[in-house]
Amino acid sequence: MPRKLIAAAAQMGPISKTETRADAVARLIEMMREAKGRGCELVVFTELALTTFFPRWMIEDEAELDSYYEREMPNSATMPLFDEAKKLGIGFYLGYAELVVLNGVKRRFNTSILVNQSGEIIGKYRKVHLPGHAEPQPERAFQHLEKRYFEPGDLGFGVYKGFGGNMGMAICNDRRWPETYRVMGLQDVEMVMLGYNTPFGHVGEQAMDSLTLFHNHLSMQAGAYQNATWVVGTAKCGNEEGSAMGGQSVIIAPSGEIVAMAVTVEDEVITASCDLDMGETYKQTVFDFGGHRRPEHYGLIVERPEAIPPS
Ligand code: CDV
Repeated sequence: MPRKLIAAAAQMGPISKTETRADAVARLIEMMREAKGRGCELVVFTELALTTFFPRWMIEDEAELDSYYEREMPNSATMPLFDEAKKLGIGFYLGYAELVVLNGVKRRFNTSILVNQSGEIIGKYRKVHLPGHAEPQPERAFQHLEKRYFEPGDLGFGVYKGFGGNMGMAICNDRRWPETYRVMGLQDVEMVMLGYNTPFGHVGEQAMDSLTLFHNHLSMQAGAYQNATWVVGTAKCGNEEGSAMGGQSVIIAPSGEIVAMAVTVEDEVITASCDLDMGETYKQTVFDFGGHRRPEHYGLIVERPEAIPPS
């Protein structure tokens, strides 16, 4: 009996600065209902799905900055999403900015949670790879101040039992790093869920920037194939406050093939029936980690500077 999980990526078009949490949650609920109508048990929302992508601005007023973060989850604004999920019997991945106060010190994370079909949080992840910079760069039309507004996640890349399989999470820039998938691959992950906000022209080098959408898929397809896992990648996209962001949300099979892809840069639900056993063929052959991986021979990660001969 194959383990089939019908999953959705609920891509979001832009969220303007003036949109409230209630506005964003209403959009998420509408897509959740659509996903349920198509038989889905899981819907993957995007990174920072409740607000505009605020790291594009230098925000000096602390109260204003704080207004973009959630201090608890669920809270009064997101409770309707949890309630609807429970009512429909559908789980979800949700990205948001998290503010925790520990011993009087504010700590800020770019976070995602995994919620089961009963509306319970069964997994939490805090983004490890934070792109951009900590200080504003005057020459840029838009800042990317994730290094200023978040600290690197302290929860590691966990894998959670749920939805009949082994579920993992990542957030946006994490998808470009092979270790993101490999750490979860070593825990036998069967589906990696991730949301992203990827502005065009981020690097400022035309040759690289023109490949933004190619690199988006390249990294997720490679991660899926090399770790024999499904990947659901969900964009926030379109023109958000003048910043154009890439879409092309995807559901990728353990073969590395894209099985569903969004075609707009707006709110759009894509779905696929994912056989969670599909990766097994790869795990028993080409990617039999136990049989073929040789970490003890990789050498480079062993720090032995005295063993390197002087040049
Ligand atoms: N939100 C992100 O992490 N965005 C980065 C951009 C800035 C390169 C990304 O990797 O898509």
